[in-house]
Amino acid sequence: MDIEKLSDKIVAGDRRALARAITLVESSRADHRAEAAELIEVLSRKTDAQAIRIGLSGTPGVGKSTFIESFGKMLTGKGLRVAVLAVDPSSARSGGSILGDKTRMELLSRDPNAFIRPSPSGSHLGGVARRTREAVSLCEAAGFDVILVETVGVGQSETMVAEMSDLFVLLLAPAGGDELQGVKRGIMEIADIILVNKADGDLKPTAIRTCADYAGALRLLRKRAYDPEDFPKAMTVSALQRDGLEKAWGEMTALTEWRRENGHFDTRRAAQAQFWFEEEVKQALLAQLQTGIARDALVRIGADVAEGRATPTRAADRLLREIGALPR
Ligand SMILES: Nc1nc2c(ncn2[C@@H]2O[C@H](COP(=O)(O)OP(=O)(O)O)[C@@H](O)[C@H]2O)c(=O)[nH]1
Ligand SMILES: [Mg+2]
Repeated sequence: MDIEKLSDKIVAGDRRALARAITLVESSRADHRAEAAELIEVLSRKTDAQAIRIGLSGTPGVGKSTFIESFGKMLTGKGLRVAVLAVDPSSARSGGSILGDKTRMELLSRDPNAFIRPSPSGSHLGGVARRTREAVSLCEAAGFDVILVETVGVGQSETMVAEMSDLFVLLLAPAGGDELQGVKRGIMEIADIILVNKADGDLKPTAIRTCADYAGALRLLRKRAYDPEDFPKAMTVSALQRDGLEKAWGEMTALTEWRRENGHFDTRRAAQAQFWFEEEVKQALLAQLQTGIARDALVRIGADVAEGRATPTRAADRLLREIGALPR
């Protein structure tokens, strides 16, 4: 593959080249991995285009797809180019991808200023997240103004998405008071903006109440250095009625501007790059454990542990010495 040529096409905004490049970063073949790594490096030299990367999370049924359709169309209506990606480690298992319901994104998927790519498949979150993160940088090099990264509210996937986003939006449904407990504190802590969706029709009063509850909960969290006075904040929207979306975008851009002006934007991206570097090292080391000598040692020494001939601690120490991860 001609990486030089492919990178030029991507920077020039060729969508097919972009799609091909994403297929390349999604491949697990060693030669493809090497080409993908080179491509991303070449692109980082060729362009310093910067998008606003928005992480979007919410449980199934909360209205993510509907929101992306409405919000995405609003953005393209402003002349902005929008890319939609996803991290969904369960997509391989459940059969249907997180972005599979394209019917809810019919207009956006046909919009020439939008690019929608379903989650790479795989049950291993680390691998899925890495491929999406690389797809984010490809879309950024391709000149997209806004990159939306969707994820479902399961396990660690929100943390991963937050680590590849400039701001993190949590979509919630109108609910009774006690359901506030259902949102894990860790998720609240990484949210920049909470959007209580479905604030329309009969649900509107409940949505307004839910929003006030979450605004209260956000105020109780520890102040973060990278937030202006009135963030994180909660607001209501209706993805279906396209209500509150302009306001939500206004808040997102205001927050991003403030962070840029105060140096937090760049600091955060630098910290994220470091996070992913460490993540790559960890993944590579873990992968080493699954190969050859290490695999054999795991099985052999593992049997000693199971049969009571060695304690877990001593056995781990022995294994690490055997494979050279600790001095013998
Ligand atoms: N009333 C109302 N229903 C909505 C709204 N947004 C989404 N829905 C409905 O909620 C259901 C789930 O929406 P969907 O976008 O597929 O949710 P996702 O699973 O989070 O992607 C669908 O029946 C939507 O029509 C909204 O703003 N108001
Ligand atoms: Mg959906």
